[in-house]
Amino acid sequence: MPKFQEAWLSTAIDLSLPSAYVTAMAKLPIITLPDPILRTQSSPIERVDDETRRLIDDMLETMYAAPGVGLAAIQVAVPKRLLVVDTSDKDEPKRPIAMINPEIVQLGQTTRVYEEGCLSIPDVLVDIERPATVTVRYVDRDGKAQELNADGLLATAVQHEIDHLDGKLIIDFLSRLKRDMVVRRFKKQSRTM
Ligand code: GNR
Ligand code: NI
Repeated sequence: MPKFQEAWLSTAIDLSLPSAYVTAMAKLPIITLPDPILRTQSSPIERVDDETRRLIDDMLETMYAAPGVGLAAIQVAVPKRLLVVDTSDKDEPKRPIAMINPEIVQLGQTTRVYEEGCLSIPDVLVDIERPATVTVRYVDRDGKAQELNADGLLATAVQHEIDHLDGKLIIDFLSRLKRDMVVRRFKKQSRTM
């Protein structure tokens, strides 16, 4: 065997062993417009296993790196009903929430308008009127049923993320003319990249 090859083999990292050289989490690529994947209706998760928890950790890392306040699994090309959200300020401790199979069980009577952005539609902001409060039932990363009463940005973000699970995007709140203008711009951009 040639000398250099021997040297390589002796320093090669054994990926089957836990190692300080192998990072546990991974930042995933975020799908953007006009990718039709974003229009997928996501399917329920049937069991919360290590693969699910790995995906949650990867999605949290991806969301924090972006940075964003929420991320739905379909935005990283996984058509499962899973979202992560964290609306903590950057001078506060992190408050990561992962919701598996989230369901809105109650929407508040009063609404509020918030200027929403989306990591899948960079540089586009849309004023959206939604219920100001929401109650969500979901399964957490330990497979335990949970219910959360949300208001403020958390209520807005959770509704935005659940829309993603149904293939709905913030541009769907625009008039058809404005929506078509945004889609055309992203189609043109993707042609020249
Ligand atoms: O980072 C995000 N900010 C945001 C602002 C207002 C309302 C919703 C959001 S979610 C968004 C990240 C994202 O695209 N999640 O799907
Ligand atoms: Ni979004």
